[in-house]
Amino acid sequence: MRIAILGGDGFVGWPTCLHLSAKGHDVHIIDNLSRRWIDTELGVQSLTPMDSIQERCRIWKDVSGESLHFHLLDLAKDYERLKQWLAEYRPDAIVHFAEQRAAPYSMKSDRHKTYTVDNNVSATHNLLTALVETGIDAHLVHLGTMGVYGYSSVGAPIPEGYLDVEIDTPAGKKEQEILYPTRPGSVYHMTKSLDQILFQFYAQNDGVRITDLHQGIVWGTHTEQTRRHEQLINRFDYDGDYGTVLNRFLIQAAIDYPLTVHGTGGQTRAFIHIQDSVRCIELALQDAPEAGDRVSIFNQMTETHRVRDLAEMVAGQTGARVAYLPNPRKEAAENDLIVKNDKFLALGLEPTTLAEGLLSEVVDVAKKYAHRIDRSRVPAVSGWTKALGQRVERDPEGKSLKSVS
Ligand code: USQ
Repeated sequence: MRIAILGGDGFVGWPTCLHLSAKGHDVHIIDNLSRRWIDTELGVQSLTPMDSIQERCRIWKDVSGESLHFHLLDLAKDYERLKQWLAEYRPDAIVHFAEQRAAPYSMKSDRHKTYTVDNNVSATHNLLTALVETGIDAHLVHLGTMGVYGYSSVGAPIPEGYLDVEIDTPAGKKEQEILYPTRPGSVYHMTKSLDQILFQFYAQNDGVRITDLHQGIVWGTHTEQTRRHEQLINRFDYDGDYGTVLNRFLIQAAIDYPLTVHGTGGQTRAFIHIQDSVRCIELALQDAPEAGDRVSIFNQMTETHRVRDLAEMVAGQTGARVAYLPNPRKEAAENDLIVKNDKFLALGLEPTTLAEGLLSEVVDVAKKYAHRIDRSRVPAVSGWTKALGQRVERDPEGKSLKSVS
């Protein structure tokens, strides 16, 4: 297949490009390199040294013999060029990662909120309307998030996108299938909830074939292909805005920084290893809906864990200390979470679990590149409200953390 990977320079996008190219697909990367620009804005860098996208593609060609084609294009801002690109290249499938993906970044200030909404919603809508306008019947696979559901399972498992409800009407009880109600917990998660409505409309009105993947928190760094050459290494975010919880705990353990648990650590979240993430995208591409079908929704996760249990597990394995900090986010202090992931299991996904020795691989990568870490950028300081942000004092040396450990 000819596959366009929008956002193919990012944390899940890049290993997906390599994975699909290794499977023999003709992969085209479309990216505006915004993630690299945001690193510059924030004054942080990936823990791992990342080459330019062009250099990464050159190395992949040397290593595998396969070509990756890079196209610099901003989906949100350059609608006409997007349309021209689609008309010229006519992809069979499109994987859409091209959105600002960090909840703390989206909550930093009003500017970051508006950027996240403008960028994410415009990118998705531009893509949908360009597909309709060019008449290209490509299967669109979108990276959504478990966060659209909120994180409460109300005692019942979260289904894969849809919920059957019974409504009382004057003519008696009627059954209806609805999108599972959204309850986003950040402006970023809200944009993915808005995406769902856009997808529902374009599938129903124009027969666009869409799969929406509600992904959990990705952990790990290497995939089979990124291990093949030092310059194919994936990016790795450790900072308080872009680093995600388990990877952060692992790098914190590697540099002897107290593990930064927010609040009581009673938050339960869904997780998936990066190798499974790229495999799921491959499986989803093979399971395209027909024109006229409703949006196909998968829960892309393999296990759930409570944040404090993860911290204690990492501490147990590495000897790290755990710090219970004021939570900069507005979120439930404690929650249970049960999630269905039957669809990927039925397609053949064999989950990689935390128990499989891959935690130490991340710690080893972090130790190797520890000299690139700016400790002052480890604390998460973006508050969901101004008052919450002020509770979390910026501490470049991490000294205040010692008093709460
Ligand atoms: N947390 C800590 N300590 C930290 C960092 C986070 O206790 O140092 C807590 C947070 O307060 C939160 C939980 O860990 O309760 C998860 O935070 P996170 O930063 O790992 O994940 P999140 O902000 O939800 O976002 C990440 C990705 C996003 C994706 C989402 C999937 O950045 O792109 O959509 O995970 S999910 O969480 O399932 O919605």
